[in-house]
Amino acid sequence: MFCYQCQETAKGTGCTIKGVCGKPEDVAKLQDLLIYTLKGIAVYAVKARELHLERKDVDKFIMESLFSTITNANFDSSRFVERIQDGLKLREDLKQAVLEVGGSIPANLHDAVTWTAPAEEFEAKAAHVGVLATENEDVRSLRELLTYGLKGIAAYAEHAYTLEYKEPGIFAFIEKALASTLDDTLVVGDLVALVLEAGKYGVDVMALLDKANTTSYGNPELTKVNIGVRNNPAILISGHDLKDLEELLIQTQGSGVDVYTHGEMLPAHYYPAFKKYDNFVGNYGNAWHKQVTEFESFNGPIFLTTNCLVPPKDSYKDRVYTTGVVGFEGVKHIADRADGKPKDFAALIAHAKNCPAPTEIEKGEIIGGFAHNQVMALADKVVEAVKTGAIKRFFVMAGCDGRMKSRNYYAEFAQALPKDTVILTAGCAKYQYNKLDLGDIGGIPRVLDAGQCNDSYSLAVIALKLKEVFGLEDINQLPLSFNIAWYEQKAVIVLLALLHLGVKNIHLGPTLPGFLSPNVVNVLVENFGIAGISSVEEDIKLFMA
Ligand code: FSO
Ligand code: SF4
Repeated sequence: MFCYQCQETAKGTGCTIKGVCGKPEDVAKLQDLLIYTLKGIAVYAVKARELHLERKDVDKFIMESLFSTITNANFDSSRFVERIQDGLKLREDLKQAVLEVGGSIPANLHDAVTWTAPAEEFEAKAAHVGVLATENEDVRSLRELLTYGLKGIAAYAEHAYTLEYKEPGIFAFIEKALASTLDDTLVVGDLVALVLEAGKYGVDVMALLDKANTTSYGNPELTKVNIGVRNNPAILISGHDLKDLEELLIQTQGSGVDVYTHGEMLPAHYYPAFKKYDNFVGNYGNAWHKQVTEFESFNGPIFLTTNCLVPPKDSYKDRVYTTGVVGFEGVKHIADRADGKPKDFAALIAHAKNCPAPTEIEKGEIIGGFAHNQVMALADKVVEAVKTGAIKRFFVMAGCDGRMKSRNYYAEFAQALPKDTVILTAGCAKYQYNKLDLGDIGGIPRVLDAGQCNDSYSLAVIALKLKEVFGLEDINQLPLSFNIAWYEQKAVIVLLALLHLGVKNIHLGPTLPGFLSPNVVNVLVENFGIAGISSVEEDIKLFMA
């Protein structure tokens, strides 16, 4: 196996024996083969679009398949075998559909478009189609950067799709980009252009998801979230899917079972629509990687709606439930919605009733809900504070958290920042500093949490609005610095989206991606001023200069 798609990749260069994330070799290979299969389907999907052939099933299959290969989403080999088989059928079906409307199939098709094999041969086939099959290291780097960006787009598109929001242009780009990773005539310059174009679709898909979330559940608002526990049995919900949460809250109402959020589900508390549920108690624990101890002490069932799942320990594995694209062998899976009916959480709720209440691990409150609408409501105050010099600089510290010790940098950085600075955050990166008492500036908290990683879009909207208010021509003239932490592929698309919006000099850590070749790093440094991180002291000096 060879996988280097996330920040924790072995030695910063690639997992080759087993994933640091726990992904076993067979799953890694099957994921490679699934991606390869998707590329083949995409070739026909592009053709179908040219012929005005609309295939929503193809769009959905590609979107969900890409999402299922994101870091910490699915570790179940049987799910990938099934997906590849379904993909091969779909590819043939699409080919026939193209022929039926008079389309022609070119000769010399890539192997990805024509291969087929029985399931027993999938792993052997996978050995020839993975990341390292592209020999030129710069082409490989750009193809992978593009593919990871597409995985991020697919994840956000899937959340929006669940709420009935979809944009054909986003699917068209995913398919065009996937197909172009098979095209050996594309040179480095073409691939760089595609990567930057992915950034545009990153902005589009985050805007779409923002619309889906806020139209469905209201605009996030300033909210204090309880981090203690009550004495009722409870379900812990994690991941990013708000529709799953909504249905769970409806079904647990009046059952005597409480619901708590974990990790990236914390921002659900900021939405007005979920405040009416009196059993929606608070947030339990911290970022995803802390689940190995926090799921243990939670005592009740845990429901994973999306990534990030860590291979569960035997001590709590029987309490873990997955749904959607998430999966792990031997873990119970809640089936998808069918016939317009909600998912059925009866088993989960019954399980909770037989469990003790969560063990308290902390007490108190955290504050959040500073998505664009809430910040705009405070705009006068914010602008005034900048004009009087009470706020000297904003720091966007969005992104992910992770296991590595080096992530302490972000907690230390937040603490060491001058008191006249404000942190804008989104994603699970915030857990490094959202429980520190960093104070406020004239009533404006020094850490403004917009929400999940996709709500980085909100931070961009806020920045663009500030640019307008201050009459500036360029977002980079604002007193605003970007010190972003990344882990998985959604952070990749957030980064590309920021580049598309013209943001320069983003610092990315705790390490630069292993999938960037030295030449691709140079392109990013020369054109966008991308940099890594060094020490807290030196970085603050640099940012404040
Ligand atoms: Fe974190 Fe995981 Fe949201 Fe990521 S929970 S690491 S960028 O999935 O998606 O922020
Ligand atoms: Fe390694 Fe990350 Fe890939 Fe897991 S997702 S195998 S940790 S590079």
